[in-house]
Amino acid sequence: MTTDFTEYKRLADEAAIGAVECAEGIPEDFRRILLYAVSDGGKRVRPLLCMLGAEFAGGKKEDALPFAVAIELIHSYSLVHDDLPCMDDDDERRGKPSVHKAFGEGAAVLAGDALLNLAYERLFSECARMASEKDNAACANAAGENANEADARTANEKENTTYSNMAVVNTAAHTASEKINNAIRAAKIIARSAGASGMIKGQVFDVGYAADAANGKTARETALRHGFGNDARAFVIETSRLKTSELLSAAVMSGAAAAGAGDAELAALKEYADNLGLAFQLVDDVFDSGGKNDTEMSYARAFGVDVARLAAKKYTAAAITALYDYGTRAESLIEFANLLLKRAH
Ligand code: GRG
Repeated sequence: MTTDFTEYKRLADEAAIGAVECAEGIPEDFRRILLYAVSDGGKRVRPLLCMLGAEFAGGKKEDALPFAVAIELIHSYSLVHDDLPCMDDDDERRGKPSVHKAFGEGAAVLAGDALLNLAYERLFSECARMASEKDNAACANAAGENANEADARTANEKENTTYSNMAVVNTAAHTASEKINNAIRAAKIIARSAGASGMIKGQVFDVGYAADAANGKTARETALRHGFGNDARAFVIETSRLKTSELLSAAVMSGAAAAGAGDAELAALKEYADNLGLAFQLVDDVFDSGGKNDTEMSYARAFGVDVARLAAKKYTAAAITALYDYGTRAESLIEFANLLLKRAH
C-alpha cells in the first residue's frame, strides 16, 4: 500500500490556519502574528500522525482534526518560544525571520501564550460539542416517552414501542457517552505530554544543559544533576524523547484514543512514537550538524554524524516493530515512519 499523505497535509493546513482565522475577539494585527507562526512551511507531522492514529483505531481522519489542530497549535507555540533569545535564540524559522525577529520579543511571548490557550480552547470546545450531542440523545429519549403517553394504542403496544425506542435511544446515549469519554482521554493525553512532565521537561533539561555548559560543566555533570548518574548518553536521549517524542506520542495516541483505542493499542502507539521521535530528532541533528545549532546538546554532536544516522535507522526500525502485531492496520504509520527517515528537511 502507498498512502497519499498530501490530502492529510491539506486538511491539517486548512484546519490549523482556520483555527486562528476563526478565533473570535483577537486584535487583527495580533492575529496576523499568530497566522505568521502557524502558516508556511510546517510539515504538519503531528496533525498527520493524529489522523493516522485515528484511522489505526478504526476512526475517520476528519474526526481527529480538533485534536490534530490543538497539537499543531501547541507545537507552533513551542517553536515561537524556543526561538526566543532567552531560549535557543534563533533568528530564522522555516526559512523566514522567527516571530520575535519579525514582530519583537514581547509579541512573540504573547503569541506563544495565545497559541497554547487557543489549543486548549479547541479541546474544550470539542468535548463540549460531544456533551451537547449526548444531551440531544437524552432529549430524544424523553420525547419518545412523551409521544407514547399521548397516543391511543393499547397499553401493551405502547409498552413494547417504549422499550424498543428506549433501547435505540439508550444505545445512542451510551455511544455519545463513550465518545465524550474518549475525547476527554485524548485531551488529557495532549495536556500531559505538552506539560512539565513531557515536552516542557525536555526543554528544562536543555536549558539546564546550556547553563551548565556556559559555566564550564560537562554533559556528564548535568546528567548527574538530573538523576542520570554518569550516563550522559541516557540524558541526551531522554532529553530528545521528551522534547520531540512526547508531542508525537500525544498526536498519534490522542487521535487513536478519540477513536476509541484500548490500552494495549495506545501502549503500542506510544512505543512507536517514542522511537519515531528519537529517529526524527536524530535526522534533525544531522541536518543541523556544522551549523549554528551545532553548539547545542545533540546526539550527532556527542557521538558523531555517522553514529546519529545509524541510530536514526535503528529507532525507525524499533518504531515499526512496535506495531508489528497490527498488520495492515499499521501500514500507513509504518510508511510515514520510513518517509520521515528519508525526509530532506
Ligand atoms: C519552549 C516549552 C518549549 C518547548 C520547546 C519544540 C521544542 C521544545 C524545541 C524546538 C527545538 C527542537 C529541536 C525541538 C525538537 C522537535 C523538533 C525537531 C521540532 C521541529 O519540528 P518540525 O520539523 O517543524 O516538525 P515544522 O517546521 O515542520 O513544523
